[in-house]
Amino acid sequence: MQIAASDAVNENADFRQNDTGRAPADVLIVGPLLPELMQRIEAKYRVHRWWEITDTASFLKAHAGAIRGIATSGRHGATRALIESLPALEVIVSFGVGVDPIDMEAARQHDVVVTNTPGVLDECVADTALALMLAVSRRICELDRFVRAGRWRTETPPMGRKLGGRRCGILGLGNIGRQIARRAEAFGMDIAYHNRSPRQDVPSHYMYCEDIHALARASDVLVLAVPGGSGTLRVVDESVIDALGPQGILVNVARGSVVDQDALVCALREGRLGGAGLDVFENEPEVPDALCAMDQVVLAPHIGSSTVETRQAMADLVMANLDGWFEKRRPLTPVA
Ligand code: 8YV
Repeated sequence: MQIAASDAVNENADFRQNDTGRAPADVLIVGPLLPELMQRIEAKYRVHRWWEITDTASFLKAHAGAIRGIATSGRHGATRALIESLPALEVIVSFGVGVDPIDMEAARQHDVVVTNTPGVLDECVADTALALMLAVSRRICELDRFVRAGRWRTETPPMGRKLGGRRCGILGLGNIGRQIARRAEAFGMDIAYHNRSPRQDVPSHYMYCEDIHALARASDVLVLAVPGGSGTLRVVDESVIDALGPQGILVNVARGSVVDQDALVCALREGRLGGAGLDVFENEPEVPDALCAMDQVVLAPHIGSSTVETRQAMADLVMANLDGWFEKRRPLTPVA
C-alpha cells in the first residue's frame, strides 16, 4: 500500500497533554522506535513518520518548514541531506548513546541541538559483553546445539576455556568499558585497556596499553567498547586480529564499523583467531553466511542495551529531552 504524505501525520492525535497552551511542535520520526515511545511522542507532538512516506519531495514541500524536531535512534540516524531539508529544525533526540549515524557536523552548522541517552544503558551493554565472552569461551551455544542434536548420548562434549586468570583487554574505557572491566574482574580476569590517554580515575592495576596492537598482544579476550564513526573506522584490522592470535577471542558490542569484517571472517576461517562474540555487524541486519556457519562464533542481533528495564529508561530519557527542549529550551542530555 502506498502511503501519501498527509497519511503519515497523526492529524487526529489528542494533544490535550500539551499544557503549554501553544500548538504542538512538528516532530519527524526517522524510523520505527519502540511502539510505546512513539505513542508517547504522538500524544504530545504532531508526528510525521518519515519511513512511511513514499513521496518525500511533496512531503517536504508541504511540511519541511514546520518540522522543529527529529526523533531517531542509533540505527536510523539523521543524514546531512535530511537535516538540511528542514529549515526550522531545532533539535534531534536520539534513542541510544551512539550518535555515529547522525551527521553531527551538519547539526552543528545549522545550530541543531543533538541529544542521546547516556548513562542508562552502560550496565546492560556490559552484561551483553560478558554474556558473549562466556558463551564463546565456554562454548555455550555450540554445546546447546550438541545437546539438541542428541549427540550427548554418543559423544564427549568438547571442553571450553576458563576466563579466570586470563586478560580482558578493553578498547575504549568509557562508561560502558568500565562496567565491562568491573564484571570481567569479578570473573577473575586481569584488565588492560587502550584509550587516547591513560585514565586517572580507574584502579591503578588496570594495565594501560599505548596502542591497539599492544592491547591485542596483551589480551586473551579483546572487547570493543569505542564509539563508531570515522575516528574508529576499521581500526581492528588484520594486523590487530593477528596480534590477538589463535587462542584469542574478539567481542564487539561497539559498532560493526570498528572491525574489518572480511579480515575477521578470514582469520576465523584460517584459525588465526580463536573465536568471536559479535553483537554488531558492518551492514546490519545482514550477517555473512560464513559467520553463521562457524561454531566458534556467537552472534547476537544488536541487543546490547535491549532489556525491558533499560529500553524503558532510554525511552524516558528521549521524552525528557524532547519535552525539555520544547518546554524549557533545556534538553537533559545534549551531546557535547
Ligand atoms: C541501541 C545502541 O540498540 O546506544 C546505542 O548506541 O547501539 C543501542 O543501544 C540503538 O540505538 C537502537 O537503535
